[in-house]
Amino acid sequence: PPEIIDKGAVLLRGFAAASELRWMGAVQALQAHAAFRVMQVPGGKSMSVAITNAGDWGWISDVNGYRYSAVDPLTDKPWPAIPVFLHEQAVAAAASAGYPGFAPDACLINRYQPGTRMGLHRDQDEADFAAPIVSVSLGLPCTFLWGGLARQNPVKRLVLTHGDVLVWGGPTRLVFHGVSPLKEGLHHLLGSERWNLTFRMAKRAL
Ligand code: MD5
Ligand code: FE
Repeated sequence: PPEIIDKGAVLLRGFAAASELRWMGAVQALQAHAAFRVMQVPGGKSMSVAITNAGDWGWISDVNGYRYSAVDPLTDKPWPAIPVFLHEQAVAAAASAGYPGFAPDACLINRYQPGTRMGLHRDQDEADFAAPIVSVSLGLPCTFLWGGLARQNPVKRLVLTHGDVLVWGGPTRLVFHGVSPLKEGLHHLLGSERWNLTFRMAKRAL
């Protein structure tokens, strides 16, 4: 049964597990067109996770800031399309969490290795905050941190494991969240990595 994590946030445990090989194969295939890379952030430091994108828009970061770009800065070519099966699954996950009409035009893919993390932040580069974000976890488990609408609010911890899908929207769409440093481990399919895919409506309205 779906778990309610917060207002508007629904956890579908194991939603992607039944088709894990299709999810992983699709991400593997995307890498030939748009490789995982570590991006710089404003201030000049580097992110710890490596990222890539699929879709009409890809989220990028450099010393000038964060934004969605139609082209991959590594190749100056459009990002690969979101694979049809993944798009369908993301739309189905959103619908079952109470968000009909989800039409993602962006898929950001994060690759975590042991020790890498994501600091507390809000996802606020999208055009329409009425649209949810669908987050799919594959490989090693992580401790996901979710706070409140203000950075100083207390943070709760939630373990996300292989196949879990989190749909996050509504009144908590702009909460601060992050990921604790990935612990060492061996997943039977992904080895020492965690992949996270987030489907977003970057430029489109719900
Ligand atoms: C991750 N990624 O596990 C997390 C999971 C990111 C990011 O935070 O920005 O790439 S995404 C957590 C999440 C899911 C659904 C909605 C929201 C956050 N949100 O609206 O804040 O690599
Ligand atoms: Fe985020």
